[in-house]
Amino acid sequence: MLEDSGALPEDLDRFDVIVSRRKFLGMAGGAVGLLAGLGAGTDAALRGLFGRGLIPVAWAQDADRGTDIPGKPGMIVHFPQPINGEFPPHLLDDDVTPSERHYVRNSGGVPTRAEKRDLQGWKLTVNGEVKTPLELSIDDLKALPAVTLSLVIECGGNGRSLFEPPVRGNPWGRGAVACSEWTGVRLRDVLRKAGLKESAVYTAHYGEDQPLGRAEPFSRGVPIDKAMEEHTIIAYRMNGKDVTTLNGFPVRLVVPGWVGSCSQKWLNRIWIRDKVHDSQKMRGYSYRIPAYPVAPGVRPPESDMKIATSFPIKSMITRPAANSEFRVGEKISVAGHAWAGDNEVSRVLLSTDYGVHWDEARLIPPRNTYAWARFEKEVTFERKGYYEIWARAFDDKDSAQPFRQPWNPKGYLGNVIHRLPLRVAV
Ligand SMILES: Nc1nc2c(c(=O)[nH]1)N[C@H]1C(S)=C(S)[C@@H](COP(=O)(O)O)O[C@H]1N2
Ligand SMILES: [Mo]
Repeated sequence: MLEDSGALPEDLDRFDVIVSRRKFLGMAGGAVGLLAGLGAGTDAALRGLFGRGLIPVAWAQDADRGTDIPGKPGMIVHFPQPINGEFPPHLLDDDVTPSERHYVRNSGGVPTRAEKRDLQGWKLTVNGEVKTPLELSIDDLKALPAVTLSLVIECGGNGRSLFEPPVRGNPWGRGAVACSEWTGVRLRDVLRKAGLKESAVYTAHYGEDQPLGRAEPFSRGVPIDKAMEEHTIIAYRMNGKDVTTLNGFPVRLVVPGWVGSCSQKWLNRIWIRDKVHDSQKMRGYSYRIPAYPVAPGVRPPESDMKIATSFPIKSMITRPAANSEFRVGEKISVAGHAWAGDNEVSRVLLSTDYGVHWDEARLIPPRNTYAWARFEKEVTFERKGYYEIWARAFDDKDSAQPFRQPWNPKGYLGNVIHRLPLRVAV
Protein backbone atom coordinates (compact mmCIF):
# COMPACT_ATOMS: atom_id res chain seq x y z
CA MET A 1 0.00 0.00 0.00
CA LEU A 2 2.85 2.40 0.77
CA GLU A 3 4.97 3.57 -2.09
CA ASP A 4 7.95 3.90 0.18
CA SER A 5 8.06 3.04 3.83
CA GLY A 6 11.52 4.60 4.22
CA ALA A 7 12.94 4.23 7.69
CA LEU A 8 9.53 4.06 9.37
CA PRO A 9 8.66 0.90 11.29
CA GLU A 10 6.86 -1.31 8.79
CA ASP A 11 4.52 -2.83 11.33
CA LEU A 12 2.98 0.43 12.59
CA ASP A 13 -0.67 1.15 11.81
CA ARG A 14 -0.08 2.10 8.21
CA PHE A 15 -3.38 3.84 8.08
CA ASP A 16 -2.83 5.89 11.21
CA VAL A 17 0.53 7.19 10.28
CA ILE A 18 0.82 8.00 6.68
CA VAL A 19 -0.92 8.26 3.37
CA SER A 20 0.91 7.86 0.12
CA ARG A 21 2.04 10.81 -1.94
CA ARG A 22 -0.31 9.73 -4.72
CA LYS A 23 -3.32 10.12 -2.42
CA PHE A 24 -1.98 13.38 -1.04
CA LEU A 25 -1.33 14.96 -4.41
CA GLY A 26 -4.76 13.82 -5.57
CA MET A 27 -6.31 16.15 -3.00
CA ALA A 28 -7.82 19.55 -3.65
CA GLY A 29 -5.96 22.89 -3.69
CA GLY A 30 -5.66 23.01 0.10
CA ALA A 31 -2.84 20.52 -0.16
CA VAL A 32 -0.68 22.96 -2.06
CA GLY A 33 -1.06 25.60 0.61
CA LEU A 34 -0.20 23.00 3.16
CA LEU A 35 3.01 22.10 1.37
CA ALA A 36 3.88 25.78 1.04
CA GLY A 37 3.27 26.14 4.77
CA LEU A 38 6.11 23.77 5.55
CA GLY A 39 8.48 26.61 6.20
CA ALA A 40 11.50 27.10 8.38
CA GLY A 41 9.72 25.94 11.56
CA THR A 42 9.08 22.45 10.22
CA ASP A 43 11.08 19.67 11.76
CA ALA A 44 13.62 18.11 9.45
CA ALA A 45 12.32 14.65 10.24
CA LEU A 46 8.87 15.58 8.96
CA ARG A 47 10.26 17.16 5.83
CA GLY A 48 12.09 13.91 5.39
CA LEU A 49 8.76 12.12 5.49
CA PHE A 50 7.40 14.26 2.69
CA GLY A 51 10.57 13.69 0.74
CA ARG A 52 9.91 9.97 0.85
CA GLY A 53 6.36 10.46 -0.37
CA LEU A 54 4.72 9.97 3.03
CA ILE A 55 2.36 12.48 4.60
CA PRO A 56 1.19 12.38 8.24
CA VAL A 57 -2.47 11.52 8.12
CA ALA A 58 -3.47 14.42 10.39
CA TRP A 59 -2.37 16.89 7.74
CA ALA A 60 -3.76 14.92 4.86
CA GLN A 61 -7.10 14.98 6.70
CA ASP A 62 -7.10 18.75 6.88
CA ALA A 63 -6.24 18.96 3.22
CA ASP A 64 -9.04 16.53 2.45
CA ARG A 65 -11.83 18.71 3.83
CA GLY A 66 -13.01 19.69 0.37
CA THR A 67 -14.51 16.27 -0.38
CA ASP A 68 -17.01 16.15 2.48
CA ILE A 69 -19.99 13.82 2.74
CA PRO A 70 -23.13 15.66 3.93
CA GLY A 71 -23.36 15.30 7.70
CA LYS A 72 -19.92 13.67 8.01
CA PRO A 73 -17.28 16.38 7.49
CA GLY A 74 -13.74 15.05 7.32
CA MET A 75 -14.73 11.40 7.03
CA ILE A 76 -12.12 9.13 5.45
CA VAL A 77 -14.15 7.40 2.76
CA HIS A 78 -13.09 3.85 1.94
CA PHE A 79 -15.84 3.27 -0.54
CA PRO A 80 -18.27 5.83 -1.97
CA GLN A 81 -21.17 3.67 -3.16
CA PRO A 82 -22.37 2.17 -0.85
CA ILE A 83 -20.72 4.62 1.45
CA ASN A 84 -18.25 3.38 4.05
CA GLY A 85 -16.08 5.73 6.05
CA GLU A 86 -14.39 6.36 9.38
CA PHE A 87 -12.60 9.07 11.35
CA PRO A 88 -9.00 8.93 12.56
CA PRO A 89 -8.50 8.30 16.30
CA HIS A 90 -7.62 11.91 17.18
CA LEU A 91 -11.07 13.01 15.96
CA LEU A 92 -12.74 10.44 18.24
CA ASP A 93 -11.46 11.89 21.52
CA ASP A 94 -14.91 12.82 22.91
CA ASP A 95 -16.44 10.53 25.53
CA VAL A 96 -19.71 10.82 23.63
CA THR A 97 -19.00 10.66 19.90
CA PRO A 98 -20.74 13.51 18.05
CA SER A 99 -23.15 12.23 15.37
CA GLU A 100 -21.03 13.87 12.64
CA ARG A 101 -18.15 11.60 13.64
CA HIS A 102 -19.97 8.29 13.93
CA TYR A 103 -18.48 6.03 11.27
CA VAL A 104 -20.68 4.73 8.46
CA ARG A 105 -20.78 1.16 7.24
CA ASN A 106 -23.35 0.42 4.55
CA SER A 107 -23.66 -2.72 2.49
CA GLY A 108 -26.51 -1.37 0.34
CA GLY A 109 -28.19 1.89 -0.59
CA VAL A 110 -29.48 4.49 1.85
CA PRO A 111 -33.31 4.20 2.02
CA THR A 112 -35.24 7.06 0.40
CA ARG A 113 -37.18 7.49 3.64
CA ALA A 114 -33.95 8.21 5.50
CA GLU A 115 -32.76 10.60 2.82
CA LYS A 116 -36.08 12.48 2.85
CA ARG A 117 -36.34 12.17 6.65
CA ASP A 118 -39.91 11.04 6.10
CA LEU A 119 -41.83 9.08 8.77
CA GLN A 120 -44.95 8.65 6.63
CA GLY A 121 -46.16 5.04 6.80
CA TRP A 122 -43.23 3.78 8.87
CA LYS A 123 -43.87 0.86 11.16
CA LEU A 124 -41.91 -1.85 12.91
CA THR A 125 -43.13 -5.41 12.44
CA VAL A 126 -42.41 -8.00 15.14
CA ASN A 127 -43.43 -11.51 14.15
CA GLY A 128 -42.36 -15.15 14.05
CA GLU A 129 -42.23 -17.10 17.31
CA VAL A 130 -44.36 -14.62 19.27
CA LYS A 131 -47.82 -14.93 20.77
CA THR A 132 -49.01 -11.53 19.46
CA PRO A 133 -47.37 -10.22 16.28
CA LEU A 134 -46.97 -6.44 16.46
CA GLU A 135 -47.00 -3.53 14.05
CA LEU A 136 -45.66 -0.55 15.96
CA SER A 137 -45.77 3.07 14.81
CA ILE A 138 -43.11 5.49 15.98
CA ASP A 139 -45.65 6.81 18.54
CA ASP A 140 -46.27 3.27 19.81
CA LEU A 141 -42.53 2.90 20.33
CA LYS A 142 -42.21 6.25 22.06
CA ALA A 143 -45.07 5.30 24.40
CA LEU A 144 -42.87 2.56 25.91
CA PRO A 145 -40.42 3.46 28.70
CA ALA A 146 -37.48 5.37 27.20
CA VAL A 147 -33.84 4.78 28.09
CA THR A 148 -30.80 6.90 27.21
CA LEU A 149 -27.40 5.19 27.19
CA SER A 150 -23.93 5.83 25.79
CA LEU A 151 -23.16 2.71 23.79
CA VAL A 152 -20.18 1.54 21.76
CA ILE A 153 -20.98 0.38 18.23
CA GLU A 154 -17.98 -1.08 16.43
CA CYS A 155 -17.70 -2.73 13.05
CA GLY A 156 -16.61 -6.36 13.24
CA GLY A 157 -13.95 -5.43 10.68
CA ASN A 158 -12.54 -2.44 12.57
CA GLY A 159 -8.74 -2.74 12.46
CA ARG A 160 -8.83 -4.92 9.34
CA SER A 161 -5.98 -2.97 7.71
CA LEU A 162 -3.70 -4.25 10.48
CA PHE A 163 -4.10 -7.88 9.47
CA GLU A 164 -1.08 -9.58 7.94
CA PRO A 165 -1.30 -11.05 5.36
CA PRO A 166 -3.92 -8.53 4.19
CA VAL A 167 -7.55 -9.62 3.94
CA ARG A 168 -10.33 -8.34 1.69
CA GLY A 169 -13.00 -5.90 2.77
CA ASN A 170 -13.15 -2.27 3.83
CA PRO A 171 -9.59 -1.44 4.94
CA TRP A 172 -10.69 -0.02 8.28
CA GLY A 173 -8.03 1.63 10.39
CA ARG A 174 -9.05 2.05 14.03
CA GLY A 175 -11.97 4.41 13.55
CA ALA A 176 -14.91 2.13 12.70
CA VAL A 177 -16.05 2.56 16.29
CA ALA A 178 -18.07 5.18 18.15
CA CYS A 179 -19.79 5.73 21.47
CA SER A 180 -22.78 7.99 20.91
CA GLU A 181 -25.69 8.55 23.25
CA TRP A 182 -28.72 6.57 22.11
CA THR A 183 -32.31 6.98 23.25
CA GLY A 184 -34.95 4.38 22.62
CA VAL A 185 -36.76 1.44 24.13
CA ARG A 186 -35.37 -1.80 25.39
CA LEU A 187 -35.74 -4.55 22.82
CA ARG A 188 -36.90 -6.79 25.67
CA ASP A 189 -39.84 -4.51 26.41
CA VAL A 190 -41.01 -4.91 22.82
CA LEU A 191 -40.42 -8.67 22.84
CA ARG A 192 -42.32 -9.01 26.12
CA LYS A 193 -45.19 -7.03 24.63
CA ALA A 194 -45.28 -9.50 21.74
CA GLY A 195 -44.80 -12.45 24.13
CA LEU A 196 -42.03 -14.86 23.18
CA LYS A 197 -43.09 -18.43 22.55
CA GLU A 198 -41.15 -21.32 24.12
CA SER A 199 -39.78 -22.02 20.64
CA ALA A 200 -38.02 -18.60 20.37
CA VAL A 201 -34.27 -19.08 19.88
CA TYR A 202 -32.86 -16.20 17.86
CA THR A 203 -33.75 -12.80 16.44
CA ALA A 204 -33.53 -11.87 12.74
CA HIS A 205 -33.28 -8.17 11.89
CA TYR A 206 -34.34 -6.45 8.67
CA GLY A 207 -34.09 -2.86 7.48
CA GLU A 208 -35.39 -0.64 4.70
CA ASP A 209 -32.13 -0.45 2.72
CA GLN A 210 -32.05 -2.05 -0.73
CA PRO A 211 -29.34 -4.66 -1.24
CA LEU A 212 -26.90 -4.30 -4.13
CA GLY A 213 -27.32 -6.53 -7.15
CA ARG A 214 -28.57 -9.98 -6.31
CA ALA A 215 -27.41 -9.97 -2.68
CA GLU A 216 -29.88 -10.95 0.02
CA PRO A 217 -31.06 -8.03 2.19
CA PHE A 218 -28.53 -7.22 4.93
CA SER A 219 -29.79 -9.17 7.92
CA ARG A 220 -28.29 -10.50 11.11
CA GLY A 221 -29.61 -11.67 14.45
CA VAL A 222 -28.65 -12.47 18.03
CA PRO A 223 -29.56 -15.20 20.55
CA ILE A 224 -32.62 -14.40 22.66
CA ASP A 225 -30.43 -13.90 25.77
CA LYS A 226 -28.53 -11.04 24.11
CA ALA A 227 -31.78 -9.59 22.78
CA MET A 228 -33.20 -9.57 26.32
CA GLU A 229 -30.20 -7.77 27.87
CA GLU A 230 -31.19 -4.43 29.33
CA HIS A 231 -28.66 -2.51 27.20
CA THR A 232 -29.89 -3.86 23.88
CA ILE A 233 -32.16 -1.15 22.55
CA ILE A 234 -34.27 -0.01 19.64
CA ALA A 235 -33.05 3.57 19.26
CA TYR A 236 -34.96 6.49 17.77
CA ARG A 237 -32.65 9.27 18.99
CA MET A 238 -28.90 9.75 18.60
CA ASN A 239 -27.18 12.37 20.76
CA GLY A 240 -30.52 14.01 21.57
CA LYS A 241 -31.73 14.36 17.99
CA ASP A 242 -33.44 12.11 15.46
CA VAL A 243 -31.06 9.41 14.22
CA THR A 244 -28.94 10.68 11.29
CA THR A 245 -29.73 9.57 7.75
CA LEU A 246 -26.57 7.47 7.36
CA ASN A 247 -26.75 5.93 10.83
CA GLY A 248 -30.26 4.51 10.53
CA PHE A 249 -33.13 7.06 10.53
CA PRO A 250 -35.74 6.69 11.85
CA VAL A 251 -34.96 3.67 14.04
CA ARG A 252 -32.06 1.29 14.53
CA LEU A 253 -31.02 -1.47 16.87
CA VAL A 254 -28.05 -0.96 19.17
CA VAL A 255 -26.61 -4.27 20.36
CA PRO A 256 -23.58 -3.03 22.29
CA GLY A 257 -20.47 -5.14 22.86
CA TRP A 258 -21.13 -7.30 19.80
CA VAL A 259 -19.99 -6.81 16.22
CA GLY A 260 -21.72 -3.77 14.68
CA SER A 261 -23.54 -5.85 12.08
CA CYS A 262 -25.96 -6.94 14.83
CA SER A 263 -27.09 -3.30 15.19
CA GLN A 264 -29.54 -3.17 12.27
CA LYS A 265 -30.06 0.28 10.78
CA TRP A 266 -33.28 1.57 9.21
CA LEU A 267 -34.94 -1.23 11.21
CA ASN A 268 -38.44 -2.24 10.10
CA ARG A 269 -38.82 -5.89 11.05
CA ILE A 270 -37.77 -8.21 13.85
CA TRP A 271 -38.50 -11.83 13.07
CA ILE A 272 -38.24 -14.22 15.99
CA ARG A 273 -36.91 -17.54 14.84
CA ASP A 274 -36.99 -21.08 16.24
CA LYS A 275 -33.40 -21.68 15.14
CA VAL A 276 -30.19 -19.72 14.65
CA HIS A 277 -30.79 -17.09 11.96
CA ASP A 278 -29.41 -18.30 8.63
CA SER A 279 -29.37 -15.28 6.30
CA GLN A 280 -26.40 -14.71 3.98
CA LYS A 281 -24.63 -12.56 6.61
CA MET A 282 -24.87 -15.38 9.15
CA ARG A 283 -23.34 -18.03 6.86
CA GLY A 284 -20.02 -19.04 5.34
CA TYR A 285 -17.24 -16.57 6.10
CA SER A 286 -19.57 -13.59 6.71
CA TYR A 287 -19.20 -12.30 10.26
CA ARG A 288 -17.78 -15.67 11.24
CA ILE A 289 -14.37 -16.58 12.63
CA PRO A 290 -12.48 -19.86 12.85
CA ALA A 291 -13.48 -22.02 15.82
CA TYR A 292 -9.74 -22.54 16.58
CA PRO A 293 -6.62 -20.41 15.93
CA VAL A 294 -5.40 -20.60 12.33
CA ALA A 295 -2.00 -19.80 10.84
CA PRO A 296 -1.93 -16.38 9.14
CA GLY A 297 -3.31 -16.76 5.62
CA VAL A 298 -5.09 -20.08 6.25
CA ARG A 299 -8.79 -20.29 5.48
CA PRO A 300 -10.37 -23.22 7.32
CA PRO A 301 -13.41 -25.05 5.86
CA GLU A 302 -16.75 -23.28 6.33
CA SER A 303 -17.85 -25.98 8.76
CA ASP A 304 -15.08 -24.85 11.14
CA MET A 305 -16.34 -21.25 11.25
CA LYS A 306 -18.43 -19.86 14.13
CA ILE A 307 -20.50 -16.67 14.42
CA ALA A 308 -18.58 -13.57 15.61
CA THR A 309 -20.32 -12.15 18.69
CA SER A 310 -18.69 -10.13 21.49
CA PHE A 311 -15.51 -8.08 20.94
CA PRO A 312 -12.34 -8.81 22.91
CA ILE A 313 -10.72 -6.10 25.07
CA LYS A 314 -9.34 -3.12 23.17
CA SER A 315 -8.19 0.46 23.42
CA MET A 316 -7.42 3.43 21.20
CA ILE A 317 -5.20 6.44 21.83
CA THR A 318 -7.13 9.56 20.79
CA ARG A 319 -4.71 12.17 22.12
CA PRO A 320 -2.23 13.31 20.86
CA ALA A 321 -2.69 12.84 17.11
CA ALA A 322 -0.31 10.44 15.40
CA ASN A 323 2.98 12.09 14.44
CA SER A 324 2.51 15.14 16.64
CA GLU A 325 5.70 17.00 17.53
CA PHE A 326 6.66 18.04 21.05
CA ARG A 327 9.56 19.67 22.87
CA VAL A 328 11.95 18.05 25.32
CA GLY A 329 10.43 18.38 28.80
CA GLU A 330 7.00 19.37 27.49
CA LYS A 331 4.02 17.92 29.37
CA ILE A 332 2.14 15.73 26.91
CA SER A 333 -1.39 14.75 27.78
CA VAL A 334 -2.08 11.22 26.54
CA ALA A 335 -5.69 10.01 26.50
CA GLY A 336 -7.94 7.50 24.86
CA HIS A 337 -10.74 5.01 25.29
CA ALA A 338 -10.92 1.36 26.29
CA TRP A 339 -13.84 -1.03 25.90
CA ALA A 340 -14.28 -4.74 26.37
CA GLY A 341 -17.24 -6.30 24.53
CA ASP A 342 -19.46 -8.01 27.12
CA ASN A 343 -16.76 -7.61 29.79
CA GLU A 344 -15.49 -4.61 31.72
CA VAL A 345 -12.24 -2.70 31.42
CA SER A 346 -10.08 -3.11 34.53
CA ARG A 347 -6.91 -1.17 33.65
CA VAL A 348 -4.88 0.36 30.86
CA LEU A 349 -1.09 0.30 30.78
CA LEU A 350 1.05 2.66 28.70
CA SER A 351 4.60 2.25 27.51
CA THR A 352 6.84 4.80 25.82
CA ASP A 353 9.78 2.47 25.30
CA TYR A 354 8.46 -0.39 23.17
CA GLY A 355 7.05 -2.32 26.10
CA VAL A 356 10.13 -2.38 28.32
CA HIS A 357 8.39 -0.39 31.06
CA TRP A 358 4.65 -0.01 31.62
CA ASP A 359 2.77 2.58 33.65
CA GLU A 360 -0.85 2.42 34.65
CA ALA A 361 -3.01 5.21 33.23
CA ARG A 362 -5.78 6.88 35.22
CA LEU A 363 -9.01 5.12 34.29
CA ILE A 364 -12.26 7.07 34.26
CA PRO A 365 -15.14 4.60 34.44
CA PRO A 366 -17.68 4.45 31.60
CA ARG A 367 -20.84 6.55 31.84
CA ASN A 368 -22.80 3.30 31.89
CA THR A 369 -22.16 -0.37 31.12
CA TYR A 370 -21.23 -0.76 27.42
CA ALA A 371 -19.95 2.82 27.10
CA TRP A 372 -16.19 3.13 26.68
CA ALA A 373 -13.93 4.04 29.61
CA ARG A 374 -11.44 6.89 29.33
CA PHE A 375 -7.77 6.64 30.22
CA GLU A 376 -5.39 9.53 30.77
CA LYS A 377 -1.76 10.04 31.62
CA GLU A 378 0.76 12.84 31.34
CA VAL A 379 4.13 11.95 29.84
CA THR A 380 7.32 13.92 29.17
CA PHE A 381 10.46 13.04 27.26
CA GLU A 382 13.91 14.05 28.44
CA ARG A 383 15.67 13.54 25.12
CA LYS A 384 14.82 14.37 21.55
CA GLY A 385 13.92 11.60 19.19
CA TYR A 386 11.26 9.33 17.78
CA TYR A 387 8.90 7.67 20.25
CA GLU A 388 5.86 5.45 20.26
CA ILE A 389 3.19 5.41 22.91
CA TRP A 390 1.74 1.94 23.30
CA ALA A 391 -1.59 1.33 25.05
CA ARG A 392 -2.61 -2.07 26.40
CA ALA A 393 -5.97 -2.55 28.07
CA PHE A 394 -7.01 -5.41 30.37
CA ASP A 395 -10.52 -6.64 31.11
CA ASP A 396 -12.04 -7.94 34.34
CA LYS A 397 -11.22 -11.51 33.27
CA ASP A 398 -7.57 -10.36 33.04
CA SER A 399 -7.43 -10.79 29.29
CA ALA A 400 -5.21 -8.16 27.66
CA GLN A 401 -4.70 -6.90 24.13
CA PRO A 402 -2.20 -8.91 22.07
CA PHE A 403 1.04 -7.46 20.67
CA ARG A 404 0.49 -9.08 17.30
CA GLN A 405 -2.85 -9.40 15.59
CA PRO A 406 -4.19 -12.98 15.57
CA TRP A 407 -5.35 -13.71 12.02
CA ASN A 408 -8.72 -14.78 10.59
CA PRO A 409 -9.88 -14.89 6.95
CA LYS A 410 -12.05 -11.75 6.98
CA GLY A 411 -10.16 -9.61 9.46
CA TYR A 412 -12.75 -9.55 12.23
CA LEU A 413 -12.40 -8.64 15.92
CA GLY A 414 -9.02 -6.95 15.52
CA ASN A 415 -7.68 -5.77 18.87
CA VAL A 416 -3.90 -5.52 18.56
CA ILE A 417 -2.36 -2.84 20.82
CA HIS A 418 -2.35 0.72 19.47
CA ARG A 419 1.10 2.20 18.79
CA LEU A 420 1.12 5.95 18.44
CA PRO A 421 4.20 7.51 16.83
CA LEU A 422 5.41 10.98 17.87
CA ARG A 423 8.50 13.11 17.69
CA VAL A 424 10.32 15.14 20.30
CA ALA A 425 12.61 18.02 19.33
CA VAL A 426 14.99 20.06 21.50
N1 LIG B 1 -29.84 -2.14 7.46
C1 LIG B 1 -28.51 -2.20 7.65
N2 LIG B 1 -28.06 -2.25 8.92
C2 LIG B 1 -26.74 -2.29 9.14
C3 LIG B 1 -25.80 -2.32 8.09
C4 LIG B 1 -26.30 -2.26 6.76
O1 LIG B 1 -25.56 -2.26 5.78
N3 LIG B 1 -27.67 -2.21 6.59
N4 LIG B 1 -24.45 -2.41 8.38
C5 LIG B 1 -24.13 -3.00 9.68
C6 LIG B 1 -22.73 -2.94 10.04
S1 LIG B 1 -21.72 -4.10 9.32
C7 LIG B 1 -22.26 -2.08 10.99
S2 LIG B 1 -20.65 -2.12 11.49
C8 LIG B 1 -23.14 -1.05 11.58
C9 LIG B 1 -22.59 0.32 11.31
O2 LIG B 1 -23.36 1.32 11.89
P1 LIG B 1 -23.11 2.82 11.49
O3 LIG B 1 -23.07 2.92 9.99
O4 LIG B 1 -24.20 3.60 12.12
O5 LIG B 1 -21.78 3.20 12.08
O6 LIG B 1 -24.47 -1.12 11.07
C10 LIG B 1 -24.96 -2.40 10.80
N5 LIG B 1 -26.34 -2.31 10.45
MO1 LIG C 1 -19.65 -3.95 10.37
